[in-house]
Amino acid sequence: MEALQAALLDGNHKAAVIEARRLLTEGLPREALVTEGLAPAMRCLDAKCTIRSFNLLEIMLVGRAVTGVVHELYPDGDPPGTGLATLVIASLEGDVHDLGKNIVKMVLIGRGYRVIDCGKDCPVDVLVETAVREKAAGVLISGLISSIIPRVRQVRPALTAAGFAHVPILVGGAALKQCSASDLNVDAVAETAFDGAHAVDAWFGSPS
Ligand code: B12
Repeated sequence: MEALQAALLDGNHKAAVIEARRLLTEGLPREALVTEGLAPAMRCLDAKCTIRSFNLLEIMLVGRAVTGVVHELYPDGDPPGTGLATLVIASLEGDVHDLGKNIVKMVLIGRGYRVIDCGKDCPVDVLVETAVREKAAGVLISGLISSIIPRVRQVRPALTAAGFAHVPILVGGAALKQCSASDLNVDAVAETAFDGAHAVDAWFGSPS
């Protein structure tokens, strides 16, 4: 497991996938690779994100390696989760930034949540339809460019119109974390992926 974590943190995509395959061949369950391999690596990455001299290329390479391992573990799509709440996540239409979204997704999968990823450049309608179809307990939005703010404000009314007024909305990302939750018409704004995970835990209860 340490070799997997080291390969992830090195941003070594090929080595990380090889280590994941080796661990699976040795009989470790996929969920163990998520909670004991990916999640600790994500915690280290989060620590690096908070220091002033963080290296963006390094973060992008780690993100790519994590994505590669998740594809290896769950080639047919989104991981099933371990019985905790289902969450839907997206970067909204007009925003192609998805590195932060992918990190949040991995952190939450690592904590046992079922996370449905609507991808980047996602229309509000698609996000809401997915939340309804998947009976989501929460909706998560990543926003990196300021022009996305009006769309974020549309999500609550769209959820309400679909009969999902009760579902809390959590947002993060460089553009959104400069705003207040009330200004964005959401329930919470997270500074980092791990702040967001703590908010989700407070709402839905992680076993960790
Ligand atoms: C990498 C990058 C790109 C890449 C994106 C690659 C990708 N696949 O994501 C590329 C090159 C494609 C790109 C394109 C553009 N970019 Co750009 N980009 C960046 C850059 C340098 C880093 C963003 C990043 O990935 N950071 C690393 C990740 C890990 O950090 P993060 O997203 O903040 O996520 C962390 C937290 O915020 C949190 N988080 C994030 N989302 C969420 C969601 C939830 C629910 C939670 C709980 C937490 C959470 O978790 C993460 C880990 O803690 C930023 C500069 C910056 N300082 O942010 C500009 C930046 C975001 N880009 C910018 C711009 C303007 C653009 C372009 C319009 C450029 C252009 N003229 O074409 C286009 C956008 C096109 C579009 N329609 O979206 C501006 C936005 C300005 C603004 N306020 O509107 C920025 C701020 C640069 C700048 N200073 O001008 N970009």
